[in-house]
Amino acid sequence: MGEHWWQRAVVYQIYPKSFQDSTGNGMGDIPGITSRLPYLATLGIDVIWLSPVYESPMDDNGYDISDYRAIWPGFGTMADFDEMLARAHDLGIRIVMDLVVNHSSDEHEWFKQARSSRENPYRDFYHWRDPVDGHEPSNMGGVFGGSIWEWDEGTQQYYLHCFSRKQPDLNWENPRVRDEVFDMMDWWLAKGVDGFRMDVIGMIAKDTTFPSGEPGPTGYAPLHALIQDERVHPWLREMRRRVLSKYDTMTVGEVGGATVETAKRYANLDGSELSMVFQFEHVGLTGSPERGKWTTDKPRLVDLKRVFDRWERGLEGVAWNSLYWDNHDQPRAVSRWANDSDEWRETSAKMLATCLHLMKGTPYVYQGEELGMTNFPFARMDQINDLEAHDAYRMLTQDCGCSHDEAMAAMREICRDNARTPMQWDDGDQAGFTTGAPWLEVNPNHVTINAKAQVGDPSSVFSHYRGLIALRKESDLVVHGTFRLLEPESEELFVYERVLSDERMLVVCSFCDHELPYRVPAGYAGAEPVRAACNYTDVADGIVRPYEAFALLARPT
Ligand code: ISL
Repeated sequence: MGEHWWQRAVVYQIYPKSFQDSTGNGMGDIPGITSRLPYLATLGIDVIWLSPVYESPMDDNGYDISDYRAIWPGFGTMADFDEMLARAHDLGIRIVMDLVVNHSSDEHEWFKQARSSRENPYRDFYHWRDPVDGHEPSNMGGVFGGSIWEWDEGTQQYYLHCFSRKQPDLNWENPRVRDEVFDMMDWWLAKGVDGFRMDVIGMIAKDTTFPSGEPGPTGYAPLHALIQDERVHPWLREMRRRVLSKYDTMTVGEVGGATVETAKRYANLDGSELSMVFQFEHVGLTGSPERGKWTTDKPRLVDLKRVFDRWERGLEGVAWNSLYWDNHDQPRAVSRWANDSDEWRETSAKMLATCLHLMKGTPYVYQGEELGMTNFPFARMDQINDLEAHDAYRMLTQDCGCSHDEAMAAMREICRDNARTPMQWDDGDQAGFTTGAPWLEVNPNHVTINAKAQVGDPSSVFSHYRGLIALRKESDLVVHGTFRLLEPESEELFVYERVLSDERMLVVCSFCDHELPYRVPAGYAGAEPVRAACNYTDVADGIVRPYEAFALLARPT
């Protein structure tokens, strides 16, 4: 099997609403992205994953699509899109679209037709059920809180929505839905886009008996028993056969419940389904049955290492991994996994980069991560836009008995808007993001954390990312070497080894703010430091310094 281009690639995720505004209306847009392509070329990334830019009522910032073949006017026009794609390709950057087809918007023409009457030919594009004893047909709760069922007064039935009520779930059992989705994908690929990130693709197959379950503290049963992800595979194979096989694409499936075993089917290197999956195990290490993810708990390093180790070894030679610390649904990497204090932010952000980028898989950089952008000091709910956070605040304060301060502490730790504050381009007013009033507040720390200060500075977090991205391009060991976890029980060090024929690399990352004694394994004595991986100017003997990262390369003598 030869190398696929996406195995050597680094992906950069753009959340368009927060990246760069070109009009002064306070929201990012496509011409703004185009204007920043040279920045991305300097960073050296290969692929942009573009969060949705399609026509949308913006209930969930574009993850609720009302026309899959049109651009939301707030982001620009189709001509702006074509221009962005052409300029990106000129710079050797590919663009992967977000494909959100578990659900559409309730303002999509299909849904408008579907809800117009029970006899409408689009009725079966969605899931409709009669009431049971005058209530919802089942007691499951959705991802954003509340029931998964919404009553439709006009046609006297409930429709299914696993996310907000403005995101009705499409019925993939209906072959006409698949025809429409595949035609639409073909249309974008023929236009020249380079692939798709597939939103919650593991959720498209449901148990259509719609069972109830044991209710939790909110009164609703958890959703997972509804999802039948083993039934997704035939549909993905059909998608491969009918659409993807005609193009050279990168595809990444967001599969929240993926295990190493199921990922071997989704992301098999035989190319039968997708290029890779986004799995959630490492981002789901905290939380509680009562409060879901809304706690201030920090993940334990031993747990984190166990998860990475299992995925790295489990997929070896069979399927391909994606590697990420954060995205638009997660808090900021340096705040979540390391230390965002003034003293350690830069060092620990670089350490996280080394730790992730030298593992096996395709690394993802979420906008601003390459600058060490941090969580936001949210104090009030009116500073938060995300619908999920507002549902959670109600749940925390009404169902779980939390005080306002406790709920806000959880928001500061984990809410999605931490990652959605505007990109910090410079230290000026609104961080160079907009000349108007930004849709979400700019983090006050943009005066110190910004691209302008970092791009030309060889000691910056940005330059560290740039070095690691360049290293992957030239190193077969980084792309193809096998992974072995060392020191699995250490609560402070993440140590691993990569091996490719007679070359070996040791990667040592400290997740703590004090010095530790550490001796490199025999065999690495006299090995050469990998400069791009190191966040101190030298490699010390016998100790690892706070948040230090280094790598050593041992070649046969
Ligand atoms: O953010 C989450 C909960 O805290 C996740 O469970 C998230 O809902 C899940 O990862 C699915 O995410 C994707 O689909 C959602 C959208 O809101 C997210 O932004 C998107 O990444 C619905 O389309």
